[in-house]
This record gives sequence, structure tokens and C-alpha cells, in this order.
Amino acid sequence: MTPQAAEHRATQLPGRTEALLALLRGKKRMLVLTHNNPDPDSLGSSLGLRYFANLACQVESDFALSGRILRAENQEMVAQLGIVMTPLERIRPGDYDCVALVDTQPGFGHTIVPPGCSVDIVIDHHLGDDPTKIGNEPFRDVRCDVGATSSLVSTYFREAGFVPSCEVATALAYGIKTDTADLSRNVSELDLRAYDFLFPYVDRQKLVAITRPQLPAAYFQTLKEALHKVRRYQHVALCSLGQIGSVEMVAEVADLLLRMEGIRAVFCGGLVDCSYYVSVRTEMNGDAWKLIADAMKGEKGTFGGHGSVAGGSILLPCGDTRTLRRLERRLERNILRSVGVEGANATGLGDIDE
Ligand SMILES: [Mn+2]
Repeated sequence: MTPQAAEHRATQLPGRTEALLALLRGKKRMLVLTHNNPDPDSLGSSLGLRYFANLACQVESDFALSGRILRAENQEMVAQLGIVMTPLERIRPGDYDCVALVDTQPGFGHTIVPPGCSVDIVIDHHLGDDPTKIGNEPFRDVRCDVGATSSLVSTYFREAGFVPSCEVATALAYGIKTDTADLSRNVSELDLRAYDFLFPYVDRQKLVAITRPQLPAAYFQTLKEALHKVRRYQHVALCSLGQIGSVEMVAEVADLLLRMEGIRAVFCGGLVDCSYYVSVRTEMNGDAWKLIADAMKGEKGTFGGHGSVAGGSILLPCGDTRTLRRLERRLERNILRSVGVEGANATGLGDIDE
């Protein structure tokens, strides 16, 4: 459909898509921001929003990267789909007349909005650590019952009658897949409909390449060390990794442990530089947010989550091993109390030494 035709149809569009188009019309250059160390959902939704804004309203855009692209899958996604990113420190806010934040919100701890940027667009599905704080950005589409921000962005395409490119469709579909564990967790009607809409345009070869990338030998070494530190308390698995080299190991170990028979909640943490990162996974009523809130009570940290997945971080004085050990013990105690297995005996995964 031509932009003129879309404009003509705009009065019939459902409210949010229409409001987004109205805001984008007349804008020239948009800056898209997301959280630090973007995950597939934030990469997918930012690519999708940029393509949508260009197709619908000829808005040019840049995507600012803060932090790094961590998991091998995410790096493969960037390579396969040609996702172009500008390091945040090279961004000049004065170059943009529109700022969008996807898969996170202003004020969230793992999110940097450069000084001088006022945010026009927020598209997200997370509950923040203070649900009473609600922003008043000109366009705000925050739906916590939806599994992925990529589903919200796909819905704008569908409702406005635009077709995503195969790269954009693949990115959005992979964003939905990862945030909903292949449409099995945190999944709503809107996610299913978005995935159905995207699927005919998805490059399935690229999608498979992204899902199963090659891994360096060092990855398996780190994984081996991490598995040594796993402790089981009935249906709960804890893994306090201490100091680690790569932050992605925290979430990867958490994902892996939730697949262990009999395990229904996982808490994994590790220190990288001066930040202690935590990941929570649960199948107990799907409320990872409550578990991480309980675990981090009293700590000076930030966290967020939805459904069965949550994550957070706590700043620590650098190089202080005793403070690190104490923090790990406090977090473990809190989580065991929260899931009701306080006082249970711990067992390791077991090997010939134990
Ligand atoms: Mn997400």
C-alpha cells in the first residue's frame, strides 16, 4: 500500500496504530533506543519500528546501541539480518526530532536516555520496579499482558496494511520466539496473531541459523564451571557464580536449569566488572517478577520482568570479594524464603568427587 493510501485509511485504523502514524507524520529523523545489551525482542522491535516509520511516513532513523550484543544467537541475528547500530556515545541528540524507546521505559535501570532527549514514543511490555510510575510520553503503548514488544510492533504493520521486509519479519518473529519460549510462555492472543501475520514473510533458513549458531570452545569451559556451582533445594535451583567473564552466562544457565526435571524455579547470579546480574526463571504461577522483587528487597538494585522471566542488577564496590559473598548469601536466603523451601537441604548436581 502507498503511504497516501495508508493515510486515506488512517481514520479506520484501530486507535494506537493511528496515533503512532499521526505522531510520525511530519517527523524527519528518529532515534530508537532500547535497554543495555539488547536482546532479540529489543533488536526485533527496534528494527521493526524503524522500517515501519520509514515505509509509512518516510522517517529516517538510527538505532543506538548501549552495552554489547551478548549471546551468540543475538550476534548471529545481527549478522544474518544486517542490523546496523550506532554506539550510543556517537549519537548527537540534536540530530533527531523524534526519540523512541522500545522494550523498556524511561527511568528503568538498564536504560540510558541521553541528556537533552525527550522521549516521544514508548513501546514496551514490562512491569517496572515501581508500577505506580507511569510516563506521559506523547505515544505510549505499554501492554504487560503481551509476550513481546515485537508483537506490538508487528500489530502496527498488520493494522496499517504494511508488509515487513523478510529481514524485518524474521527479526520480529525471532523477538517473539525468544520472549515467549517459542510461543509457549507469557503468550497472548496478540502474540499468536502477530506471529501468524509475520510467518509468510520470514526467512526460515536465516531463522534456523540464528537459533543454532556455532559456539566458541571457551563457552563450554565457562558452562562447565557454572554447572559445578548449581545447588538444588527441592524444586528450586540456585546458582551463584561469583565473579564471571561474560554476563550472558547468568541468563543462559538460568534457562538451562529450568529444563531440569523437577525444577520449577531458578535463581542465577554473577558479577561482571562492578555489577552483580541476576536472572530468575519460574514455572510457579509464572510470577518471576515477585520472586526477583523478594530476592532483591533491601538491595540497591534495579530489576524488571514479566511472566516466568525476570532479571536485574546490583552495583557493588569493585574487587570486594567479601561483599560479593555476603550479597550472594543474602539473595539466596531471600529467594529460598520466597519460594517456601527455607531450611531445605542443598544438593549439587553430583559428580565423582562428591
Ligand atoms: Mn521483551
